[in-house]
Amino acid sequence: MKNLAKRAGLLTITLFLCASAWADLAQVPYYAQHLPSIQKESGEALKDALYGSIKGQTILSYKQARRHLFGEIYLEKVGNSYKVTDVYCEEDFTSSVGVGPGRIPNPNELNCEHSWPQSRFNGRQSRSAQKSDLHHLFPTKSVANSTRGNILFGEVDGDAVRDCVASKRGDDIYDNHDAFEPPKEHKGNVARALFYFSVRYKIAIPDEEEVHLRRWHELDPVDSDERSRHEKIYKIQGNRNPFIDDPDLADRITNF
Ligand SMILES: [Ca+2]
Repeated sequence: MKNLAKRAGLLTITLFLCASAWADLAQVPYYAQHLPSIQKESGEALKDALYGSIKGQTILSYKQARRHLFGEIYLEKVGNSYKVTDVYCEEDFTSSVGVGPGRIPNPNELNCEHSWPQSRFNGRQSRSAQKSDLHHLFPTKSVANSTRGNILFGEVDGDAVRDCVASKRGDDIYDNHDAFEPPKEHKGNVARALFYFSVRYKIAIPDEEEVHLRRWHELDPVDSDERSRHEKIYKIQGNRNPFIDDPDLADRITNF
């Protein structure tokens, strides 16, 4: 009986923790002003409502953004030293390439990936806002960053990137265009980053990329690392990614 009561208590706590970890936007005060329209709308009108809630970020300089990215958000302390793990090759970079608090490492080794490539930015929106928006920036091994270039993301029938076993480049499995496939752990993160970018800067995700991103969003759900990175970005630039706060929102948008 005692055990049963204890188990029931644990179950209640677990359910409560799950519920709070997956709180919808109503539980996040940040969205309060736009909540009625976010809850009511879907499709294009929902995108507009979300845009209204996320458009007002503090615009950083690109240098500030990189200092935060490498020297804070992704920086991990290991004993007396520091490391940053890149998201494409899953390799660790240390002080030997300039990793440390507030530091920008050697860009020939580790550099800043614009998940939404700069060559495809929206020309009618602030270029510096798009370039330094931390929600779509990630640390990547430079050789993999160059290999990805500005091609679309997708599942590929192709080879591992040179000097990088975790990512692949090759023919998209559905329609043969050249595409880049990051490691499993990054797939959901990049999907949510691009959903955010599409809504924030009013720019369409190509259909042949969106089909993969929607699958990746399901296959690699939000975890504690992504949530913790998201909170750090919110503190720095003052806006949030609604698709991390409420992953179900993507289902209410038919076309990014
Ligand atoms: Ca992930």
